Amino acid sequence: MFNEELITFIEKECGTEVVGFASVQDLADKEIKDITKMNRILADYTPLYSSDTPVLQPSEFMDNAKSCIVMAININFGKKDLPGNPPRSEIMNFYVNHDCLNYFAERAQKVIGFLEEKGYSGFSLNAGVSQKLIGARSSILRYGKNAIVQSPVMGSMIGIMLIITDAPLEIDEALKDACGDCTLCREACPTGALNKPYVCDIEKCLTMHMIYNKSALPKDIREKSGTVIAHCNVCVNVCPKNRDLPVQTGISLPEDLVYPEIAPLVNISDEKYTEMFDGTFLEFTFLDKKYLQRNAAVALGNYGDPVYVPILAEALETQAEDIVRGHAAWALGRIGNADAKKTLEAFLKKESSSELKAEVEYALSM
Ligand code: B12
Ligand code: SF4
Ligand code: SF4
Repeated sequence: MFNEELITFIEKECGTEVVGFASVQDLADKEIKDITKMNRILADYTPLYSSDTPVLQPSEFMDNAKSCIVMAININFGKKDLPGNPPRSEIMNFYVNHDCLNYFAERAQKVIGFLEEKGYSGFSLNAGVSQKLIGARSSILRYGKNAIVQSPVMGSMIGIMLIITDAPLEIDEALKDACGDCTLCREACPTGALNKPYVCDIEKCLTMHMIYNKSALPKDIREKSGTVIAHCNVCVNVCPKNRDLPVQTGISLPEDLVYPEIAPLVNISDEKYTEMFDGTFLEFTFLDKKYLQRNAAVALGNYGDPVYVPILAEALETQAEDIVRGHAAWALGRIGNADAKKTLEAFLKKESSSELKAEVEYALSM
């Protein structure tokens, strides 16, 4: 049976024990509607998405596609006690580390090479498809109430690899729900984005705002975002399915990028930004360093240590971008000690931009 031959190859050559086989049948109308809705919402926040992107069917990615190989790769790098002192935040490894993307690409290439040796074709589905939806058709992944998918053996700290193929593989039966009465993720989500089980209310999700929102962050999101500057992993970290998992040591972990110190990011120079993030997925999705600065300012405000007032004051007074200055003002208001207030009051006297003035006035009222 080709399924077993493939599993043996993947276990040996790719170092993953979790392999499944999903159907490539067309997406259901509800699934198309949900993806279209997501595209529409994200398009309101970022030019990276468009509301009229057509939703492609899995079979459109390859002629004569018969099935999809699903692999789950461990991306549990071991949890840090964040934010600590000095405060740090977390960015997903693959956003900042080419090794991480290469690790996935090399494995996809190996599987495709193996398929070709046997006379078949394979195509790695990275973009333009919902990895969760297709993955959950296999016997290795199922949706959790946190709206991401989990493997019974590897939890949800996983990278999902999909390879569509014309090889005659036997399709798995989908798994059953395993959340039972648990509601930990829903209770832990800082914004209530998971109030409806298995569904993420995208506009409430901190990750969405930090990464895709290209305007001022809504005030309630600022207040609830703690020290998150990119990825909020709360609904992943609290899940009991993610306890006691092996730590991934086969992929490098550049700690200063994955767990960066927040304070130096607020006034980060173009040179330093390029040095840290040039060519990364973070650079691609953020579009401009000012959004990382915006997020870092808010995180520093939420951290609340008056020792960071001078850094925020420097941002308010010297940064060129109003979005950075406005969020630095908010952060000063959030810290709210005498120095922060003095800085805000002095700034208000000389500032002429009405938008920025409104931010400063709001900060003073906090
Ligand atoms: C866009 C996107 C986002 C958006 C939108 C999230 C979303 N809900 O899809 C935002 C920015 C909010 C986001 C946030 C996060 N993301 Co994200 N995201 C994506 C991306 C690029 C596309 C997702 C997509 O196509 N969604 C389409 C919508 C329609 O699908 P859906 O949410 O799965 O909706 C289905 C369920 O709600 C289900 N459903 C509804 N009711 C019920 C009832 C039952 C009983 C069941 C079983 C199912 C069910 O039906 C819907 C479909 O019809 C994928 C990568 C990719 N190419 O797939 C990563 C991806 C899904 N994200 C990922 C992660 C880890 C996250 C975060 C934890 C942040 C982080 N650390 O990166 C948060 C988690 C938020 C959450 N709880 O959902 C991982 C998930 C890995 C995993 N184990 O599943 C992925 C696969 C990226 C990756 N390669 O690692 N993400
Ligand atoms: S990533 Fe954070 S904000 Fe988004 S759904 Fe999960 S816990 Fe909620
Ligand atoms: S925390 Fe509980 S409810 Fe949420 S995904 Fe994990 S098991 Fe399911």
